[in-house]
Formats: sequence, C-alpha cells, structure tokens
Amino acid sequence: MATTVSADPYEWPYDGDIVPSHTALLLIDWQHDFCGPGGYVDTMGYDISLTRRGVEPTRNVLESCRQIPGFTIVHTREGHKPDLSDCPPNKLWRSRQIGAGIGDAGPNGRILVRGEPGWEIIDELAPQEGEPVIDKPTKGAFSSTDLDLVLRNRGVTHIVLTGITTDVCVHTTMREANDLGYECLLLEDCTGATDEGNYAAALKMIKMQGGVFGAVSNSSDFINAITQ
Ligand code: C5J
Repeated sequence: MATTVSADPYEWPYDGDIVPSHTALLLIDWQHDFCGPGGYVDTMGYDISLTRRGVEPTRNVLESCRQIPGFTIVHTREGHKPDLSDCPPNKLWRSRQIGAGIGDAGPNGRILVRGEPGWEIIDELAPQEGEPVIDKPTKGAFSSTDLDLVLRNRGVTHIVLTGITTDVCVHTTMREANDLGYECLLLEDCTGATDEGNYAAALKMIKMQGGVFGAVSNSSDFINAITQ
C-alpha cells in the first residue's frame, strides 16, 4: 500500500509509510444528537446541514478502511448516564441556557443521554462487529475513557480523525491525541462544525507551527493513498 498522503502542512505521516496495523480511523460522535433532526445541535438552533455534510465522504473512508486488513476502526459517542451523575453541573447549566438541556425530553428521546435514540450513531456510519465503541461524557475522547489503552493494545501510533464537531469534540480529541504522542491527520471533508468560521479556524489552527496538532488532508487523497 502507498505510503503517504498529500496533506497540509506536510506529507502525512511525518515518519514514512502509512502502516495499517499501526493506524486507526477514529469516527467521533456521528450521532443523531449532533447531525440529526430533533437532536441536541438541531434543538440549539444550529444548521445540521453543516454537521451532516461529512457523512458521505466519511462513509467512503470507512468502507475503504474496512477492506484493509489490520486497520483499526474506533467509534465514539458523547453522552451521559440517565441519572446525569457524570454530567458536570456547569455543562448541564450551559445546555439549559441555550434551550437544549441535557437530559430533557425531545423528539429523539432525552438529549445526550446514553441509550436514547438521539444518542445512537447514525445508520450510515454504524459500527460493525469488532469495531470498538468508546462512550465519553467529555468532549475529548481520551480523558474520561480507556481509548488510549485500546489503541496502545493494538499497537496504534497514528490516528486519522473524522467526526463532529470540528471545533469541539474533534479538536479536543486531536489535541489530546497529539499530546499523547499520536501522529494525527484530520480529513477536512469528513468533519463539520456548527459555524463556518469555527470550522475554518479549527483547520487553520492544526496547520500552524509546522502542524502543531498534526496535518489536514481530505477523503479522496486519503483513499487514493491507502488503496494504491
Ligand atoms: C459538542 C461534539 N459540540 N461532539 N460535541 O458539544 O462536538
């Protein structure tokens, strides 16, 4: 398989070949709450077409990675226990301020609560048998979970990120991963934010300082690289 992918600000990864057995595709929070009608993002009044637009490119990447032996695929879900005991009071308060209270009843069940329809991953990107699913009450996927352990147990050192939202859970997770020493790549058409300016800024931030959090590429360049 080829070897590197064209990315900004450097050909990814920095250390040579893409090695499937050392690489994970991370699908962050592709849940109804973040891109479906009646979910958390929709209830807050944001435009879900912005968070949905990465679905098809991400599906293409997911299908390509599933064909490659050894590639790790991991999904995450943001959500809270039904009693909200894992929801910080300030997070709860803020969600109520914007009219989408965590735990409140909505068209997709209770907002951001584990087990509710809105918390489920959308059908297009649903996990398959053998693909770990990491549940997190936090924005980042590392600080409150065993994701680091899961990845290290599989020998993963490189992470390709997709998911929503770019400026919140994706960015927090990429920053955490980078600090932990993972070599990260974000696919820009496989992610979306609730605000275009934030989306653009989030991508720009990654590329500063020679790639302060990693590099940015896109689905077609990545698929071409791994299927050559
Ligand atoms: C947010 C997320 N935006 N998955 N969560 O609250 O990015």
